[in-house]
Amino acid sequence: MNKKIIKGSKLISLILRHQPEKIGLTLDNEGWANVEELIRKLNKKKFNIDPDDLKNIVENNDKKRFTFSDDFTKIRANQGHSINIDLKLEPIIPPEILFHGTAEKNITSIFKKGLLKQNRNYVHLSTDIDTAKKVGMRYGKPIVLKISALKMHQENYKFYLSKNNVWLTDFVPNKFFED
Ligand code: HQG
Repeated sequence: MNKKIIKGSKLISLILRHQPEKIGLTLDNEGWANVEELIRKLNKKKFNIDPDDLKNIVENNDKKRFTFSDDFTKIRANQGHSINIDLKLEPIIPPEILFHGTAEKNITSIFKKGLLKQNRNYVHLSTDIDTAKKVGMRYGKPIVLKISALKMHQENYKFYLSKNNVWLTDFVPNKFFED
């Protein structure tokens, strides 16, 4: 991936997950932006991008963070939002174990209060340790927590799977952390 694509991907993540108003864009209730409007407004802010660049970003994004609607007129982020939108995900049964990567500095608070969604709409979990470790590394020395997801499900906690295979839940109480 070239620099422009990486830069574009980061900018579009920011816009579609957190700050559409940064370029004067509005998303619908399910987080969709109009493709033509997104391109036009990015160009207006001097980020020159054409439909092929956008397709390139969506297809080559390392975590498949974005999806086009079937007719390519709309685009949205698959997860990670902090703005109030509804992805319309259906609850599904999680695997027995899921992982969450965090930084060491958060651990005392996490053990006390459980995993909170903080600024985002969900707590984000993964099926593999490596992904969790990389997520944790963004904030400092990584620590990976092992979560009894199936037990949580049996106690009526809901889980969702985003289109790009990130597991989502509202809250993980500390009693579901495994050794
Ligand atoms: C921590 C990336 C103290 C939590 C990743 C995390 C992910 C607490 C931070 C997605 C806490 C929030 C989300 C508590 C949770 N006390 N700290 N009680 N409860 N935390 O960035 O999970 O690459 O909002 O451990 O792949 O790090 O951008 O969440 O460290 O899927 O596509 O509070 O972002 O996706 O940080 O990352 P974040 P996250 P992308």
